[in-house]
Amino acid sequence: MERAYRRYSRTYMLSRKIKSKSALPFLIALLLASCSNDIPMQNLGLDDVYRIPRMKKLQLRPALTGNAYRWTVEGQTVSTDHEYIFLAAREGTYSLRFEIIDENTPYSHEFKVNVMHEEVEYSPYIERVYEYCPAPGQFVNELPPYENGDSADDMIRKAGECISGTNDVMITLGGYGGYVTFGFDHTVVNEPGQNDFRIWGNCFYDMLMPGQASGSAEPGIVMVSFDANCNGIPDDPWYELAGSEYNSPLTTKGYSICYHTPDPDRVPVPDNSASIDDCYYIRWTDNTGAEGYIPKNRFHPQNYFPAWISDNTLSFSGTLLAPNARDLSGNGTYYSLLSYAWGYVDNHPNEFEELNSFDISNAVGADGTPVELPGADFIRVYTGVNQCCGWLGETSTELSKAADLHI
Ligand SMILES: [Ca+2]
Ligand SMILES: [Ca+2]
Ligand SMILES: [Ca+2]
Repeated sequence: MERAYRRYSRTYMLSRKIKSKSALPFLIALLLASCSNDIPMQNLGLDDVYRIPRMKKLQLRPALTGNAYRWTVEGQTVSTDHEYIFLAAREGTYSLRFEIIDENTPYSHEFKVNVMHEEVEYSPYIERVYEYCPAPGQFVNELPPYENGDSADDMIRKAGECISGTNDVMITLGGYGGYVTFGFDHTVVNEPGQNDFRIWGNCFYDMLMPGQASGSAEPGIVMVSFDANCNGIPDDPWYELAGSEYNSPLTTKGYSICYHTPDPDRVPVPDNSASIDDCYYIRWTDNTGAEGYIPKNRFHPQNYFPAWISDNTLSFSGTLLAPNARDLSGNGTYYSLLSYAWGYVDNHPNEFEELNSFDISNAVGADGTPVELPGADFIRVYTGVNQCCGWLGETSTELSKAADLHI
C-alpha cells in the first residue's frame, strides 16, 4: 500500500513558480516528507496532489525558511510553524496552502490532499502495547501471569495479548503510578467536541448503596501523546487528560513515589484480622515525606513486586488523586470506593459509555495549560490513587480493552 501511495508523489519543483515571477538567485524547493511509519515519501519538491489514507499523518517539511509561516486547510489557518502534519479522519479532497510570510521572498503554494479509505480496514481496538510497568500489587505477576525467566518484553507481549483486539482480558496496573502504554493501527483523531476513545475496566457500583456511584472505583489517569517526530515510538511529549478532579485542591500535582523490594529475610507481621499475612510487606516512600506499606493479604500469596524487575526500587511520578475509599463499617471490614465524576479509567461500570470515554481535547501541559492535539498515537493509563483498604488490598486500576470511537 505504501508503495502505491509513493507513486503519486510526483516531484514538482516549486522553483519553477518562483522563477516565473521573479529571478530569485537561488533555487527554492519544498521538502515534503511524510511520517516514516505512515506514508514514507521524501523528495525535494511538492506535488499538486497527494493521496493518503484517512487517520494517517502526512508530514510536511519545507526546506525553505522565512520570517513567518502559515498553513491553511480549507481557508482555515491550522499552523504557523515551519513544519506541519496533516491528518484527517474523514475521506475527501482537502485544499491546503503553505505560505512564507517574508518581505523579501514571500511565497505561497496551494496543493490538494485526497484522503481515501484505507486499503486494509483498520481495527477500532488496540493493536500494540508499548510499555507495561505495573507498580507492586496483589494481582501483579498474575494479571498477566509471570512465568520464570520472563523478561520485561515478554510481559509487554503478554499484556498486549490480553488487551489487544477484542481479547478483553483484564490486566492490573498495581498500586499508584503503575502504567501501560498502547496504540492503534492508525492515529486516534481528535474530533472537535467529541469523545475520541473508550477504555474498559472492571468497576462496579455497590448494590448496598443504591443511587450512589460508589463501589469498586479504582481511578486511572489517562495520558496521550502525538507521534510528532513520526518515528512510531512513544518518545514524544506526554499530556494528561484533565478529568473531573484535575483542579481539585485535594489533587497533588508532581507527585512521585518509590517502592522498595521486600527484604527476603524479614519475618512477616500478620494483623489480627486473619486477612493480612504481612502488614509491612512492600515499603514505599514519596516526595511529600510520607511513607507506608503495601500489605500482603492471605488471598494473594504470590510476589507482589514485578518479578521481571531486578532493581531494588521502582519509582513512578504523576498526578495523585485523593483517596476515594470510605470505610463504611468503621472497623475495616467494609469499604466502598467512590467514583469520581468523569475522566478516569476503571472508575464507573463499563455500561456507562460516556463515563468511560475520553476527549483528547482535555489534554493539558504540565502547568495545566490546555494543549490542542490533532490526535493520539500513544495512550497511557496509570493508577491515580495511593491507598490500601484492609483485606481489599491496595487500590489498582485494571483495564481489558480500548476502542477508537471514530472507526
Ligand atoms: Ca475530541
Ligand atoms: Ca515518536
Ligand atoms: Ca479495578
